[in-house]
This record gives sequence, structure tokens and C-alpha cells, in this order.
Amino acid sequence: MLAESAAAHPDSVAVLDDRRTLSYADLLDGSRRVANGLIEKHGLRAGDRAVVQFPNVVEYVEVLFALFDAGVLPVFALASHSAIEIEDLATRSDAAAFLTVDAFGGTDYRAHAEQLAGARPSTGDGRPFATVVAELGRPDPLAAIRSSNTASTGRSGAPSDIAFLQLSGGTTGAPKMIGRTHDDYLYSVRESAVICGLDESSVFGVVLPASHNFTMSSPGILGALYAGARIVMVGSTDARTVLSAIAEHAITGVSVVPPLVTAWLDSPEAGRHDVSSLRVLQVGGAKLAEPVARRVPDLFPRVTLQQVFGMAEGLVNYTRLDDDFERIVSTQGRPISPDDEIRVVDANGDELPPGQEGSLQTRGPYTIRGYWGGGAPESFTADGFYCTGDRVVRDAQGYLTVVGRDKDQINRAGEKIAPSEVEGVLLTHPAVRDASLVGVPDDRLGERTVAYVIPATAAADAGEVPGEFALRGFLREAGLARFKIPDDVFIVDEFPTTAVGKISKKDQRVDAAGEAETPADEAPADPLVADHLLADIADKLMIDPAALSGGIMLADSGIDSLQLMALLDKWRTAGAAGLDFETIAQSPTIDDLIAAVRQAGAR
Ligand code: AMP
Ligand code: DBH
Repeated sequence: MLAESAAAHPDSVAVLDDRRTLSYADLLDGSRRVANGLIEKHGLRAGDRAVVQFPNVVEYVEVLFALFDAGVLPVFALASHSAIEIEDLATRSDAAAFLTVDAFGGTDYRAHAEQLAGARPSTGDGRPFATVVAELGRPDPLAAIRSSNTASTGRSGAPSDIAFLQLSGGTTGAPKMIGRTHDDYLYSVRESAVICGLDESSVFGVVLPASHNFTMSSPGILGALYAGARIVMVGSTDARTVLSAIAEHAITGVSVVPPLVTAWLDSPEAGRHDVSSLRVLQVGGAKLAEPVARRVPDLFPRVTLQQVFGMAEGLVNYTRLDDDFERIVSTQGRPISPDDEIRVVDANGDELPPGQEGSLQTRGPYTIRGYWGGGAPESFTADGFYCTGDRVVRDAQGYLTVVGRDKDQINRAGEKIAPSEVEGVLLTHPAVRDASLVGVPDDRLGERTVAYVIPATAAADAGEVPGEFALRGFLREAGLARFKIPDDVFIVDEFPTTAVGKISKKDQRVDAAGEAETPADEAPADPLVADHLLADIADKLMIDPAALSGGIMLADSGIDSLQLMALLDKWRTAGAAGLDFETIAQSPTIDDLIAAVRQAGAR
């Protein structure tokens, strides 16, 4: 596919970030030289797996196509995964290599490579395990692995071969691996490019993590390259960065998760940038609340909103660009393909008529029939349908509205969390007897996570019950990605149970939602003194306030924009009413941030 696009528009820009710009010809040549280098210098073979962990930089796309050309299957880690999670992916995929960058946005990825190299010196069949680290500060970050050979390795395999392993949010333990084939995936990409109106004049802004299935394929990076469009890698999700990137690069389309739309709508940056180039705003990954959808024209008057309801397992639904506004704001779209089969079933697995709520099952040309390695067979019916776990209503025209889910999974700002994974780690704490993680509705995140913990009897007797702070720190130490760390931890004596004696997560959700209703106006917020602000920040970062120095650069602190937005809410309630997101996000150091909050409080 890339070779065809490069032949059609060799000199057009394929992808750029704030350091490098690659034309289609550059991308094709560059990726082939990396492919040959991976074979010559690292001994990689067709059929091997390679875990890739990249932030949104152009090298990600070069490495991706290098692996495709070499017939090596990328395993798509997220940039937010910890070293331990990376190691787990490498083990479970029996990977032969790990490819990453040196450092980005305060994360030391080289340390992941070093830890992995130590833990996994060789592959399952005894070859040395390869780690490749792109050095982003250099003019050519991939120079060390490039061969001089720009010919295709000829190893990319048959169209029906598995091309890569994508990750599923999953409901049990670690993420399941999804093997997608070249032909099934490219079919969905080509059709998506058409449905989303991409052509060679399009400029696609990558705001979400580049390796996420939405960003990759709906129509995403691959759709843009198929269409001969230009890709702009945007390094951050805050309103100022994204809206100014839209203005600067004349971006015509971006895909985002619902919390970003809400944040941008509320940002004082809204209205300050010329966003007239934007044609399509795609929103998906989690349910977009209808009232928020209705406000999209306030921010982007000329934009067509497109809802996207997809899954890495396959099926993707889109509202169409020419659908009327009422349909666009109230449904999550209809499938890509006339050959996508949709079944909405009741608890017995019997099919329900349109208009009735039930569980969604699907089978079709680009939906998997089983996970890679054969895990979770219960997710598939005997006749090959994938049980999505989503509760939907289908209307007479085949449009789906997502109304809930019956899988035990939490969708926090579009990032999927398997409660059992977090519970499993909590249970390894010696002072924890039992743990239960639930998702609670949240205006900003869609859902936030609450952990209920029963302390072990011995710990309780000895008065050594770990606090919320200690438990969150423990989870982080144990190597859970930041997005999986509970937003709240409640220590309790027992869990509510159902009639048959199972933990009633339903009651816990109700309880946790009730807890959330008491805050701001009743409990006076901490005054805006420096110590309290520092403690707030330390709390979000899950570190001891004593270990947090005000001189740390905000960019290096590891705080993300959603965490900053939550702090902003808290500080506004505590008296800094005039404070805006951009002011805090643009503070160079933590001391500057604190000074800005206090100044806003003084006004
Ligand atoms: P995964 O299987 O990890 O790729 O996650 C896919 C899941 O994300 C779907 O099964 C839904 O639960 C959820 N999802 C994706 N897009 C939407 C959307 N537009 N509205 C509601 N839920 C969504
Ligand atoms: O959430 C997802 O997994 C998702 C959302 C929108 C997806 O995989 C996709 C589009 O392709």
C-alpha cells in the first residue's frame, strides 16, 4: 500500500512532527532501509514479533512500515505502558525485539529497553533479543539501524497472513492479543478513508496515541497514507496545542475521545484560533454524551461531527458525513461494510428486533474469529460471532446506539481497564485481603475508577492498614500504567453482596457515585497555600509530597493533561475561579504552576 501511494505522490509530505518531515518517497526508502537493517544487524526473521512503544513521532511510522516490509509482526504497546507491562507483552508474544525511543514527554523509554534486555536476553528459540532505541535528538534518529539497501526485503508475506498484534482492553488480566491480517485490515482502512472523505488534499492530525486501533485505522494513519494525505503528529492533547496545530498546518481532520471534546469546549483557547480548515471531527473510543455532541458546532461551526464506535477486534461503525445532525448526535453510527453481520441478543442469546436493547454480537470480513494464541474462547459464539460485551439498541436503519455494557470492563476516557488486572495486583499486597474495582460515572472522564479494599485481618489488628496514598503508590511500583491506577481508594470492612453471595459491583458503583456527590460545597477545599497545592500535585502523581521539588519541570513531572484538568477544577472551587487551563499547562516548573494558582486565587 505504501509503495503504491509513494509511486503516486513521491514528493508529497507523508508525515511530519515538530522535528522532521518525510515525503512519501522518504518514508518508503527510509522504512525499507530500516527493514534491511533489522534483518542484517539484528537477525530478525519473517514471522517474528517485535514490541513497539512509540509516542506520536514520525519515526513510529517509519518503524511500522519497516516491520511490515520485513514480515515482522509489530505488537502495539501504548506509550503509557510501564516497563513491567512491556515485559509481559514481550513474553506473551514471544517477541524477538523491542523498538522504542530514548525519551519523550518525561518518560525514559530507554530504561524500558534496558530492563527488558536484562529480563529477556534471548527469544524462545534461543536467539539474542534485540532492543532498538531511536535517538530523537539526532538529525536521523534511526541512523544506527539503517542499511544502505533501499530495496524491499520481499518478506512481507501473503495478504492473508497476520500483519500485527493489536491489544484489546480486555476484561480479564492483561490485554488480549488480536491478530489482524493485511487484507482484512486494509479493507477496513480503504472503506474508512472513503466514509470519512479522505483524499490527497486532506491533512490528518494525530492527537490520540498513535498505536491505538482508532488512530491507526479508522481511517487514521493508514487511511491517510492510503489516500495520499498528510499526517501531522501532534505531541499533546491540550486545547492550545491542538487548536494551534490545526491553524498552523491547516489540519482537515482529527480523531479524539469524548473527554477531549469537553475539555476543549470549556477552554478559554476556544475561539482564539483559526480552525476554519477543519472539516471532520471524529469522536469515539467511549460514548459521547448527546449534550456534548450538540455543543460541537460552538467550537467548530463548519465541522461535520462523526461518531466512531469501533473495536480492535474488528467492527467499526461510523455516522456518515451526510447524515442529518439529529442522527449524528444521537447514534454511534452503522457498520463500515454491508457484509458486517450484527446481532443484538437477549440473555439467552436469542436475537432481538430493532429498537430493543441487547448485547451486541458481530461477524464480518474484518472481525477476528478468535484471539491470537486462542485466549478467551468464550468471547466467540460457535458460529463465529464476536461477543462485544456492549449493550446497544439498533434502529430500523441499522444505526447503533451504545447504552451500556455487560462486560466487566471500565472505559476511562477511552482507555479500557480490566478490573481483574488491577484487583489482582492489589491482592498481592500483604495487608490486602480483598479488592474490587468499579467504574463510576464522571463528567470529565466518562468513568473514573474506585477501588474498594478490605484489609487483611492481621494488618487491621496491628493498626497497619495501608492508606489510599500507599496503595496507589504500590500499584504504580508494581508496574501498572498510570491510567489503571484508581482515582479513589476506599478501605472498607466488607463488600456488599448479591443474593447468591457474589460481590455486588452494582452496589459499589451506587455507593461510590454517592460519595462523589458530597464534595466541594460541603467540605471546604484546602486554601490555596503552596503546601496544599504541592500535596495536590503529589497526590495526582502518586508520589510523596516530600519527594516533589518545586523546581521540577512540569513537562518532566509525568502529569498528564487530564490530571491537570482535574486539579484545575479543584483549585477553581477553592477560590482560583479565574484560573484557566492554558495558564497552568504552560507553567515551566511546578513552582511557576503554584505561583499561577495562587495569583489567580488572589484576584
Ligand atoms: P477494544 O476492544 O479494547 O478495542 O475496545 C473497544 C470497546 O470500546 C468497544 O467494545 C466499546 O465498549 C468501546 N467503544 C469504542 N467506541 C465507542 C463509542 N463511540 N461509544 C461507546 N463505546 C465505545
Ligand atoms: O475504542 C476502540 O477500540 C476504537 C474506537 C474507535 C477502535 O478500535 C476504532 C475506532 O477502530
